Amino acid sequence: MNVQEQHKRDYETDGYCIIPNVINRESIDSILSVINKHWIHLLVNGKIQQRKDAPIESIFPRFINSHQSNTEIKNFILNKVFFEIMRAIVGEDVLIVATNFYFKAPSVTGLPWHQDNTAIGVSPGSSCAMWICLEDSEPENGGLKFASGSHKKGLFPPQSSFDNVSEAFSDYGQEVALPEDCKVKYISTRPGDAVIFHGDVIHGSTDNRTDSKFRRSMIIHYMKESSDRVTLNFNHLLNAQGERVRRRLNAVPKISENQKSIFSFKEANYYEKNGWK
Ligand SMILES: O=C(O)CCC(=O)C(=O)O
Repeated sequence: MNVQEQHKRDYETDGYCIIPNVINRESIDSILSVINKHWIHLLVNGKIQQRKDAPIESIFPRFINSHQSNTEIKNFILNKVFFEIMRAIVGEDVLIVATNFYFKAPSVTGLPWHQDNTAIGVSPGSSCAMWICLEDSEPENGGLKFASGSHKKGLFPPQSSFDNVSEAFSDYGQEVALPEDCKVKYISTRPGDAVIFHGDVIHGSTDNRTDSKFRRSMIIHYMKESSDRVTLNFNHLLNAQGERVRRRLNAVPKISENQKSIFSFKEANYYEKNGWK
C-alpha cells in the first residue's frame, strides 16, 4: 500500500497529496503505447484534424472519457492499486466518474484556476481526482499548480456567465478568481507518481513553455460509492469491476446556476464535442 498517514494529512490540510511510484515503468510504457495506438486510430479515421487556429492543440487534443470507447484504456484505469489508494484517502470505496488524458504538447497553454466540483456536482460530499504522471512534469512544461488549502473555502462562482452552455463546459468557462490569501504551490512529479486532489481545491496547470517536452498524464475523477447524486454530464459511473452503476441526477450543481434547466447541458455534448474536435 502506497498511502501513508502523511499523505492523508496533506490531503486534509492542503487539498492534495503526492504519492510516488504508484505505477512502474512497464505500466507507463504500456499505457503510452495504448494511447499512441488510440491517437493513430483517431487520426486515420479523420476524428483528429489539424486546425490552422490551433495547430498543435488540435493534433494533440485532450481525450475525454476515452475509457468508454477503448477497452485497453478502461483496463488501465481499473488497476486495483488505484482503487486501494482512493479508498485509503477518502475512507470508502469509490466509483469512476470521468477520465481525461492530456498530451500537454510544447507551447500549449495550461488550464486556468478551477474547481472540479463546479461541473462534476457530486452530492453529498465531493469528487476526488487521481492525476497520474506519465512523463516528467515541471512548472516549465505544464505542471500542476494548487491554491493550497482552498478546498476548505467551498465553491466559488466561475467568472463566466454560463449563458452559453458550451462555454460553460469549456476550460476557461470554469475559471475562478484566486482568493487573495491562498498560497500557490507549483508541483513537480516523475513518471509513475500520482497526485490526489479534492474536488473543491482550486487548481490548474502552467503553460508548456518548452519547445520539445510533452507532459503526458491521465486523470481519473472519482466519487464515493455512498454519494447519492451527480451532474447530468458526468453520470457514466463505473465501479471497481468496470460495471456501469447508476446514481440520481444532481439538478443543482454550481455550473447550473444561470441555466433555466439542468437539461440544457445536454447541448454541451460534453463527451463527443470537447473530446477531439
Ligand atoms: O493536467 C492538467 O493540465 C490539468 C488537469 C486538471 O486540472 C483537470 O483535469 O481538472
